[in-house]
Amino acid sequence: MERTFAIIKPDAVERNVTGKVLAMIEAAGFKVVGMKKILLSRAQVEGFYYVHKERPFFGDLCTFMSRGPVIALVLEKENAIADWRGLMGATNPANADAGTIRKELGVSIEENTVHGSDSPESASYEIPYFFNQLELV
Ligand code: DGI
Repeated sequence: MERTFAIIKPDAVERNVTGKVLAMIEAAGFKVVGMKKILLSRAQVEGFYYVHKERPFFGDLCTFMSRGPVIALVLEKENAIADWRGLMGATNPANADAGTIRKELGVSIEENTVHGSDSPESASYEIPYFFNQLELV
């Protein structure tokens, strides 16, 4: 079994579609082993996304991710990291395949509804950034 880290981003929480995202997650066979709703400070977002700090959209991304609450999740399944990236779809919803979360629910390349770890190394950083061991069941 593998674990990955996911976020339901502010655009989805604002539009009341967190339940739709969770339904797609469960239908795809993931177990939700950690879940919390939080409002991230800008500094907390900057720490989470530090790998992107040199990219031109970093400031806008941090503003967006701290503008309202998010749902932080740890998902478990065989091949969870790759399978969650597949269910999310391409970064830009316009390029995402039919049936993916970003195609069905994404608004734009920035307001793209969900985040997912892109490697085991990312998951190892991102999961403990949000959850301690007692919160993963
Ligand atoms: O792993 P992804 O979320 O699919 O994409 P990423 O790691 O390349 O970028 C992280 C997030 O940054 C992405 O979900 C949305 C935002 N982003 C990526 N490329 C652009 C962008 N935002 C803007 N405004 N413009 C971009 O080109």
